[in-house]
Amino acid sequence: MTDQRPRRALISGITGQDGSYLAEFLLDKGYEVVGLVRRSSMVSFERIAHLQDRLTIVSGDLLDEASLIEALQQHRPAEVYNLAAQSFVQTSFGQPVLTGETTALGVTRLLDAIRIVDPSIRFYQASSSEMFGKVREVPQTEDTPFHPRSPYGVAKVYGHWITVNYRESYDLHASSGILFNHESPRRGLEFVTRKITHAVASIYLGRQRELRLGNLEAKRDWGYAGDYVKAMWLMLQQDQPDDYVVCSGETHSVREFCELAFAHLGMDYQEFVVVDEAFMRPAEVDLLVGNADRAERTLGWRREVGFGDLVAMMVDADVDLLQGKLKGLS
Ligand code: NAP
Ligand code: F7E
Repeated sequence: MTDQRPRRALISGITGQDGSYLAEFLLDKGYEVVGLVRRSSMVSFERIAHLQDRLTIVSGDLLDEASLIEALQQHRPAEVYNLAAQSFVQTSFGQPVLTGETTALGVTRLLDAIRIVDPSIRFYQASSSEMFGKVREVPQTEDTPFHPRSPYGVAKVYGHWITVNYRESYDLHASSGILFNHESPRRGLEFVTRKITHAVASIYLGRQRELRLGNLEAKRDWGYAGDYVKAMWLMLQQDQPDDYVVCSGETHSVREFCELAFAHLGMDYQEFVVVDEAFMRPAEVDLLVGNADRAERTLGWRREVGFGDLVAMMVDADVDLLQGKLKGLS
């Protein structure tokens, strides 16, 4: 007889952009979803408010291994998605130790908790294209050597290799998704895409006059977060764990993003964008563009939202948000 009970997944970082899309995706697939949430003086459930009556929340922090063991013992998930991290590159220069504790050692704490509680749990690690940094080849694949350019990138390289190491040492079903930048209306306001689309909406509505940005020439491979969480799930459904690049295969500069976002509302970005040294980084990742052949061939994964549609979706959502039309999150 096959087991008819719903599968249970635990997501760390459920209050973040990807956590909210992954929770929606897994709930739609019939999973029981447990979200690991750290304690703070104010709850940050904005992105998952519309899901709250369908989720179980458990308290835990990547800085505290006992809390992770306790969460796993209490909820016994079949799959764990490690999306929690200090994920903002600029902050990692100012807080390199905290970034290392969370984004690097936090992965070991969670893997170790799995090894102790139940090594049959399948594990997903949110690795990043930031690991390629000063890129050694174009486009980047699973075999491209890493050369990270920020404390965040360095921490993610550690998280990636400790995942591979636990897979090889303890036979864990642990996969690492090397995801390139992915965005959405739920992206944090400090990341460049959302900073731009929010400012475009604000300028359009007459509430802001200029937009101050750093390096306009940096190029990124941008996709839609809603498409990318499907790849995370597909990795854990394979017989064998592995590492996969997930990307759009296209690269665009910050300048192009600005041009398109302002043009979407009939404006010329050159009239509003001001370059400000304050937003430059001590070391920059100039160009990222990935090759998702392995994910497409093995997982059957395809992205659905293209660059132009992504920019338009984000600008429109920010206009709605600022006009107060948005009832829930899109
Ligand atoms: P995000 O919006 O910044 O969310 C990060 C999440 O981590 C939040 O839920 C945050 O909780 C949680 N968190 C931070 N420190 C924690 C700790 N000590 N213990 C427990 N939870 C903690 O990030 P995202 O864009 O959704 O990205 C998800 C993951 O993918 C991250 O690991 C990121 O580094 C990685 N990644 C992202 C991209 C991308 O383009 N988005 C690309 C590649 C990889 P609070 O709400 O309490 O702050
Ligand atoms: O910067 C340039 C900046 O902060 C993109 C995270 O999700 O993706 C993200 O990291 C580019 C950089 O993302 C501003 O210098 C110019 O070249 O949106 P971002 P990121 O650093 O690529 C990777 C894959 C992750 O894993 C990370 O977690 O835009 N840029 N002017 C600016 N960036 C910001 N934030 N603000 C500016 O004013």
